[in-house]
Amino acid sequence: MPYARMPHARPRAALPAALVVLPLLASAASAHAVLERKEASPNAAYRGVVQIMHGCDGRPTTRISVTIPEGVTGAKPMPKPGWTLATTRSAYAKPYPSFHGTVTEGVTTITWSGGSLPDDQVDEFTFLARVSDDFAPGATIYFPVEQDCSEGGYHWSEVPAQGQDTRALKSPAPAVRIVAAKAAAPAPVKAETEAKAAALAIETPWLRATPGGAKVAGGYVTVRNTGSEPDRLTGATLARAGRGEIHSMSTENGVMKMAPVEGGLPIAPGGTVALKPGGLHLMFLDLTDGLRAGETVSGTLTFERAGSVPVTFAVAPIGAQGPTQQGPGAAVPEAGSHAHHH
Ligand SMILES: [Cu+2]
Repeated sequence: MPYARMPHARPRAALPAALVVLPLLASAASAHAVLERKEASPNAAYRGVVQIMHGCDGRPTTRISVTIPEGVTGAKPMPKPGWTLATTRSAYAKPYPSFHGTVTEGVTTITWSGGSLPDDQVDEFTFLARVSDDFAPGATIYFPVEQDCSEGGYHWSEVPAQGQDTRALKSPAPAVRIVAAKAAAPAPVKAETEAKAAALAIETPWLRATPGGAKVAGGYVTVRNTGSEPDRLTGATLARAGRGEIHSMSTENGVMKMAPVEGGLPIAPGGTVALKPGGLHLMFLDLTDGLRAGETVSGTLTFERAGSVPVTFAVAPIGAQGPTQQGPGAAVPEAGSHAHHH
């Protein structure tokens, strides 16, 4: 459901670079809503972790809504157990370069609601996004946050006027300072991006076919990092699924359990991460159509450093243990075998 737009909560324009001299961190101690990572680089992924430090006068927090400012593209929220996720999409003020040409619209607000975070506990609400190179080092980006409680609420949306001290603000918007990328390559941006993706060898992406009517499918792939920088698999999409998650699987007291992997899967330089049946896997949810053995389905893998990389998944039979195996195999079909509480 789209939420009402609050004009004061949508600073859609980049703010003047002159604001950077302000001591942004000074207000963090008093604000209830802060971003864990206070720096980002142009043309790079940003992992936004909104930390809620207090409720409202002792009341529990029941809703958090983050506004993604203009110039920050491809925002994707991380679902939270116990909270209902909603996003609104809007047209960007202008097109931004992306891996496949340009993007002209995307998620501009992310709302988690329906949970209850007691006043004396803290929690984190996470999204991934990309900072465009419209922001030069020295600029500041603001991510206004609305916090609603069982009674009352706050709009952490105030942005300092030029020359104003952030400490003068009663409810400052969480701020992120733009800094130059540490290993800034002299090569053009596009070549740099391709080189980052080239540092990853993505092997045999495959899916299990789904029994009739199933809304979830397991996906598997092996990723080797042949580069010299660490990277992190943070998400996956499938043309036929509403969303994708990275799951771990474990057996407790003989019962298989799976859970979303918080923060993605790190892949060290020279390292390999293998997603396969019975272990780490991709879980595609809200399928719009079943997956039939022998088909191929396009999708993407999202990496913190390499960004979004297109892949083609081959569909193996229901219950297959590997991408090349034919026949039903011995395994129980994935879709019905473990509870999904998403
Ligand atoms: Cu799963």
